[in-house]
Amino acid sequence: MWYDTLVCNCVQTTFLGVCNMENENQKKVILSGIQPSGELTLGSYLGAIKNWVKLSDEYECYYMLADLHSITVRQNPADLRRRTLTQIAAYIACGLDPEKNTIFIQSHVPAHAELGWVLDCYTMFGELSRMTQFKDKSAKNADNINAGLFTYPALMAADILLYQADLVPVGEDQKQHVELTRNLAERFNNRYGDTFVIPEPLVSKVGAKIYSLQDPTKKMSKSEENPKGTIDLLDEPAVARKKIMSAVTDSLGIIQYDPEHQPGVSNLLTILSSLNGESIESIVERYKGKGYGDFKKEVGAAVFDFLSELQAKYKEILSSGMVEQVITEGNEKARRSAHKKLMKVKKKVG
Ligand code: ATP
Ligand code: LTN
Repeated sequence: MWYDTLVCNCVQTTFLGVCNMENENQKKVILSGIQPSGELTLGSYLGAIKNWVKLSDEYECYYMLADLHSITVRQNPADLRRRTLTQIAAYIACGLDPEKNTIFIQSHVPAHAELGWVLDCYTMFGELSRMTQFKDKSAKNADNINAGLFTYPALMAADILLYQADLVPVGEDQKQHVELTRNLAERFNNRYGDTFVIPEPLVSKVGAKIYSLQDPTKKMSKSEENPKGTIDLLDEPAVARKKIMSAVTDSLGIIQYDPEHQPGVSNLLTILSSLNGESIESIVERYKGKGYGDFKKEVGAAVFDFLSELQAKYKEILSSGMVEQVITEGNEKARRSAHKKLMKVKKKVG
């Protein structure tokens, strides 16, 4: 069923878009992904996967491993192959239930690359040039500013639009790409009639951006060179605790949430609050008049406990052999769903 303008419960699909909710019982659709460009970090968990888990009951969720995106930066083939399994195992260990979510590999669903190409032809050079991630990554990889790095957001738009996603849970840094996806979907719909659902970014209030422990003005990132700034989900818990203890703070000696003047302390507050569920205000209240040492100890202990529990589950999942089966089933379901939309697009384009 197609809608022009219509008021329904689904977010933002009333404007020049297709509505997913043909009847009230149909769930809204979620899609998101993470590149296997390095070991998953606490930032990947708090900024993305933790929120994915919360959405599983209420929405129809597609969560992928964005391997096509990851080769925009040079990857070691053996590492990439290994991470294809381990990252999915980590998704499950973080709480993603394969029974409730479709978990799949982007490159195993050819429709992504196909729609990506079609969307390339509707994306303007100027739009792509304005993307912050492109500028950042070009600066970091000055010897390899390839066409894939440039057109990365159009492939991401294809990922989202193929599944008619209403909502795209991402960290703050990916909002710009979702905005571009909305523009592309509207552009296509304007020209060919309603085809795509117009998606909305879903950015959580706490944890939307976790910063490097060594340079708290920079995002904690999988591909970060300095291991002291990043907590990998597979770091030895005791090593991770040490990293928290040596996190950069400041000389003010007050525990308060002030990202502009105290980015390090604010980052630690965000981490603790995201892990233990306590509000930042309440943590600040508890630490009134106390020093950074005790505070860091508590954050370190929370990280230690979190990683210990996660890693025990991760090992069990990897050795159970379930990952291959989850991928096979997820790929199949994703392929079926994506193929339908791709066929519609091909027909429309001619
Ligand atoms: P890379 O180092 O390859 O650029 P990355 O670690 O920055 O990767 P992505 O794969 O780009 O992470 O991001 C996956 C998802 O996790 C995105 O939704 C992103 O917004 C979120 N995310 C990643 N790092 C963080 C972080 N430090 N804080 C909050 N969210 C994050
Ligand atoms: N670009 C995203 C990863 C990604 C993604 C997506 C996220 C690729 N395709 C589709 C949401 C929806 C990143 O985190 N760097």
